[in-house]
Amino acid sequence: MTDTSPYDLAQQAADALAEQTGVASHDLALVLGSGWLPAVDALGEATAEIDTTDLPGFSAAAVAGHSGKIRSIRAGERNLLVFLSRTHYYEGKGVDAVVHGVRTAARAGCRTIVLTNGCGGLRETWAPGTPVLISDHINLTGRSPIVGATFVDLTDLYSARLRQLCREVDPTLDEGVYVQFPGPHYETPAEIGMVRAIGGHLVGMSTTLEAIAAREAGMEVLGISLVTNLAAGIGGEPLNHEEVLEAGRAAASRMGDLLGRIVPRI
Ligand code: 8IG
Repeated sequence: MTDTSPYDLAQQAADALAEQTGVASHDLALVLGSGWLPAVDALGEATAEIDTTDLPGFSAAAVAGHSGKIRSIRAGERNLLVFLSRTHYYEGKGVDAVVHGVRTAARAGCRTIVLTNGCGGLRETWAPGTPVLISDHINLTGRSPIVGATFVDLTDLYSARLRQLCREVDPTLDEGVYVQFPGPHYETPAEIGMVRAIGGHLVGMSTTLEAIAAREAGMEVLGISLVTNLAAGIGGEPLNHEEVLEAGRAAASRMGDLLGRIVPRI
């Protein structure tokens, strides 16, 4: 017997998804990170909602505030595939598990993916609850979802076209470079000093591996961070997850409004 490749497993998940949702093909995928979950209702009426664990290759959600569900939403003429949770690298399930949702979305037909996250911000002007467009990333996990001699170009990973479209919807949106740490601990102040030195503006524990897998699959990528806290050492306060969730709840209506206005234009 041969092992199933991660790409074949994603195809199996996409087939099961089509069967369980009754939606043969999806157009646009969204991954909702910390603080973004309450925004889901602004996207439209759910056609179906399924547990990720009912699809091949997914494991149970591990973080408070992330539910292990996938929602299929009919929005205008298009079918949205919304992941209400993600698998994080720090769960130790491996990189393939982290990007399985992205690969499944690609096999389900999605040509575009919106990756959202909650993160720490390095600019003091970014109060908790500020959305920031991801212009580029620095992947400090030291890992790639791609194995073997496939040299994928990441020059324009975060679509300039989609960022421009977001700024038309909300001209106050800033941009920044997102730096992914492995986690699950937050950074030390010295590490945040390093982030500043290497050109980072946002710090988190997700998104970069998923963006790479999305690019490998040929998808157009939009990344939006919700700054839920000032990065370690910048605000002087210790960081805690409850505070992060609270900033998300407080920002929910703005994020819902933002996504609800962006998605129809993508
Ligand atoms: I929400 O300050 C959230 N996620 N690494 N650092 C890292 N991840 C985060 C942070 C943060 N805030």
